[in-house]
Amino acid sequence: MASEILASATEKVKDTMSGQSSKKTTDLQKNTKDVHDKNWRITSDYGVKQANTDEWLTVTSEDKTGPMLLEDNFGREKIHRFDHERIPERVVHARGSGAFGKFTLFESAADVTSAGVLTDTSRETPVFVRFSTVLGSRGSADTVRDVRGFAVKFYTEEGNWDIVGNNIPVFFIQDSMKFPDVIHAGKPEPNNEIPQAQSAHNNFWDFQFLHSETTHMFFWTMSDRAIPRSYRMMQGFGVNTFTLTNDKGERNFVKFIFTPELGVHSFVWDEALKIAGQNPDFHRHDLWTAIENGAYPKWKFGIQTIPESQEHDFDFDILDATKVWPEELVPIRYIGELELNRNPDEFFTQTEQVAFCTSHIVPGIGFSDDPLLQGRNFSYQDTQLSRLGTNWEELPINKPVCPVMNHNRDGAMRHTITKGTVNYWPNRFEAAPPATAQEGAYIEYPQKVAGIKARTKSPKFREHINQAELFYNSLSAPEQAHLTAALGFELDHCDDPVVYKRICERLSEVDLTLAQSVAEMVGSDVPQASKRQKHNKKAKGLSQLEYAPATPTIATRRIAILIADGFDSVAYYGIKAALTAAGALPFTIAPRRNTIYPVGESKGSGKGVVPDHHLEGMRSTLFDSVFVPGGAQSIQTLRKNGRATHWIREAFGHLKAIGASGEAVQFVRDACDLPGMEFSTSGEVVESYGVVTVGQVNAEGFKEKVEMAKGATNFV
Ligand code: HDE
Repeated sequence: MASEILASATEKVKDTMSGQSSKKTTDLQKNTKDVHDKNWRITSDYGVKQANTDEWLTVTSEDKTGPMLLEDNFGREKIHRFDHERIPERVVHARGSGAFGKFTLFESAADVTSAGVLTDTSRETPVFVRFSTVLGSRGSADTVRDVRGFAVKFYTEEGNWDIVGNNIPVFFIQDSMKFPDVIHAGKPEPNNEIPQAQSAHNNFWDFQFLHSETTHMFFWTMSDRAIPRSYRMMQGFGVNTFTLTNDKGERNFVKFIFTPELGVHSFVWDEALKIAGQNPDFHRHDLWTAIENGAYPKWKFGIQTIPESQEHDFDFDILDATKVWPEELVPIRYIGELELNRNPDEFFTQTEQVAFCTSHIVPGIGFSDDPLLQGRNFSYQDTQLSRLGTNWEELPINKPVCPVMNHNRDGAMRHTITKGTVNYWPNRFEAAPPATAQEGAYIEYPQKVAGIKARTKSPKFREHINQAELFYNSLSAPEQAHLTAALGFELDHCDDPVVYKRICERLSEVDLTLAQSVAEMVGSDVPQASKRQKHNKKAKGLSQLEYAPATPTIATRRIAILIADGFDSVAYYGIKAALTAAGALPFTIAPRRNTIYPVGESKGSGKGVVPDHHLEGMRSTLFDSVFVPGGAQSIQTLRKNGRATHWIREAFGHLKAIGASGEAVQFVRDACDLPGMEFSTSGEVVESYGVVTVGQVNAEGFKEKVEMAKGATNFV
């Protein structure tokens, strides 16, 4: 199965316009060449056909290889181009994956904004989305504990609009000036460049303590949100407060939210750790394969708005990026849908060269005085210059789909050729004048500003713990347990007692039981109750359990079917058909990858199954669920195979739905080694401890249980 997917993926890659097309993908065609076109011959970069690109021009005689000639401009060009292939990786969010798609609107937001992209329900706006981790370098693993970037470039008819968001709705710091510090503290330590892509080290936690404003965010990064099962199964948040202005000139503050159709799901930590080694590209591969298979990921797009007149009606500052706007106070209004439906043709020129800027906004959308956003507006533009150079906005992936004209000129790597005798405004020809409001010009909102120039913020920015408590209180018991364990893991990796002791003190300001459990685990002094008065409140929308899809689905989930010679073929084919029909991806796993024969068949019968993987080649961690069909001989073989038992036990430990039929029921029972567990012996479906058993083949029953387990989270 996996090989089939890869084969079909390769086929599709050959077709450079695979997936859905859009105005942007058509635009990109002008710059796209297909290497598989049979007419191509290798040329130099200046277009001369080359006969030999394998051997440098040398002075040779019959029996002697002589010196290489500097004259070989083909040789020099090839090496020179290779030497300069790398550009600086992003200073943060270096590791990422992108995809094309579309944004559609099912409800106009004309009451709050004049932006075409948010009011015209007949439009289909092309998008490019890049997901990323934050701390790791380009080659780091996908499944580390970290915030995920969720950056969306909307190629609107009025120019590019970028939402450069994360999968967590708040941020560590309130002021952009602290960004270099928080990132330096989280990145590998400066003396030895250890650890890679981890927040589990002294400096990160030292910084967290010294800035109590980080408390809310680190509660999120210690929660399951920081180990998502898939990019397709996480929310996206603009985090910063932006503004919307409508045709009447009224202004609203706004936050942007994307909620995935598939629900919000996470790994358990042990799984994430193992996958980081077993398949460091897990998320990248997951997104790629889903799109290649036509299972296009979708998100609902929502806005939370607050009229300008109500800016100060909250007990937190609505411009503070360390705070959420609780849904009870500011409901989310879902108005659109984001769909990803086409993989990039080339990683470097698209996913690597795409450049997002929070400052990219279109008429009807504006900034707020959020001090984190204001700094970001400078930083992104600036970083693209050092990463890509001047004229980076002319790179194919970054070019808007609407016309671009102005009197900016020249600079390294300028592509556009602008004809005409003037390059300034005003000019005697009135060539390329500014636009009027009627022509769609961006008109700044006439905001009243007054105050004292000082390096400070309003008093509400000084309260840091209330929402950390709100978040923690709102989590389900398993989510809280995971968060406690995550803190235990992280602080165990800090060897400076000052660091972990102080963090345990900080935790007691949020929740004493949590602080005490973590302190015991990590060998800290056990904190006493803090002086802070707890509010004991909860809020909607913070626990990820609330995002189970309305109709549970196993579409695109990876299900392993474990067999050995003598397996029950009725059960095997039954479950495989049911899973495929439901859009899941069944993979056959066996002790070897050569043909496996069912009961009554042997070599030569032609009735065997060629497994996708053998037991040592793949581990249970790489699948969402496991099914074991019966068959006495097959089960006997699997029982004798320590790895097979480990597969079941590990899947059970990771709280995955496990299905078994016939003789496999007892095998699963023994592998899980839970004496109190109930198992099915006849045809009924029995679920106990998250393990599903059917005494005889009942593919529908298994499918339903997998749907249930995966429809919620994998820690039910
Ligand atoms: Fe970023 N951030 N950031 N950030 N950020 C970058 O820009 C920065 C922040 C986010 O897939 C950089 O092009 C500052 C919050 C994403 O290409 C850089 C501050 C949020 C991406 C930068 C923040 C983000 C970046 C590095 C504090 C969530 C990846 C490369 C004021 C809303 C975009 C680049 C991609 C990337 C600066 C804080 C999200 C250096 C100064 C808050 C998703 O410009």
